[in-house]
Amino acid sequence: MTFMTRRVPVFLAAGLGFALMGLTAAGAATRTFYVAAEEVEWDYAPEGRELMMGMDFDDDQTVFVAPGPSRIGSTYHKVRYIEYTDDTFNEVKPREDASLGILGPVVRAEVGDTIAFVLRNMSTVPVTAHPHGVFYDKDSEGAPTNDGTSDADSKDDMIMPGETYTYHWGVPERAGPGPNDGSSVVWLYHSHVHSIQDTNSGLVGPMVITRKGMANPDATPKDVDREFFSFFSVLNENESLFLDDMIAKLDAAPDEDDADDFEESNLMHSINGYVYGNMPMPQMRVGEKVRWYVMTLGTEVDLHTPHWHGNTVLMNGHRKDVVELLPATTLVADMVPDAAGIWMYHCHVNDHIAAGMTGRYEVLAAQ
Ligand SMILES: [Cu+2]
Repeated sequence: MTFMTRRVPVFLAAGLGFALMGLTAAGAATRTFYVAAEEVEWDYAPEGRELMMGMDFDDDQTVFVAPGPSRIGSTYHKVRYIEYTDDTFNEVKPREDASLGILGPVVRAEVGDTIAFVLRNMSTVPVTAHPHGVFYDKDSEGAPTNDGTSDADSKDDMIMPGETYTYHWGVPERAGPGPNDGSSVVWLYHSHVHSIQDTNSGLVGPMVITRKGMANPDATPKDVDREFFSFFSVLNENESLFLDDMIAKLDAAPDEDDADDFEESNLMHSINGYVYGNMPMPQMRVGEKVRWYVMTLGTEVDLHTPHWHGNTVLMNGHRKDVVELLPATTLVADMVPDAAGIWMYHCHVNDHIAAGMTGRYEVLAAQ
């Protein structure tokens, strides 16, 4: 750890001595996350069926999920951020919720805290962690840039296989909720060596910053009962870092006449890395204060309109049951469900429904 010697923003400097012990006099903490980049086989449809309707896949759907001599199917080689309990990287930390799927761990902090993101690269490709919203010096940006910085300030640009690097991110007021936000906001973090390939390969996660004074000890917002995360994204496996490896394993490489159809089959219209309702259902109860963090990245096809059946949300004081995403945007929508049942939760763009960007959530009766 290089924390003691690194430069810190002025607003944090006063509390630094205390922060090294965990808490400052004002209650600000250093929150450390131990995250490995690891390669995995990821199945976008682990249940093998279309679960929003409860049916077998039809011919249009098998285009995206069925393996074949020259089709990868629903399981792709990917690389993910996986959280561990400590710096030994021996024990994987349990996930906040099964529906998080392919997303990296939820990084959390309260305004005034500092985040230490210890990234260990256990994969075969160079990776980084580049955060949105929070404060970073050039040694913690996690992206190579033509910025004239020195060797020491560019170590964050590319963490090579086998290396470990600690990113230090400040959480000033401007990283947290604004005047019209609720008690927390959500940002993305993602790998940014080759941003397009890295993110399509799976290196992306959410970060929640809670307003000062509104956080529980674990930095979750005090005024919310449950939080869920939804990453609506057309993950383009044609842009994967591992595409060539995956093609090499096929019985037959797709020929030129088949190129367009092959590429189409690799466009995974997913929520948290799941297609066709395969995402484990977020579960909540009638009357609970439920916060949905909704996000995307991607290209011009990543114009998504997440839609909840059965219940409505408030977003910055506006009532909605459909919200709007553009590439790399994030939003917060609050729901107090009053209608119990299992409900559809899907992107409302017609092409995206057909291609699998669908899920469900479950509202149980009040306790
Ligand atoms: Cu969509």
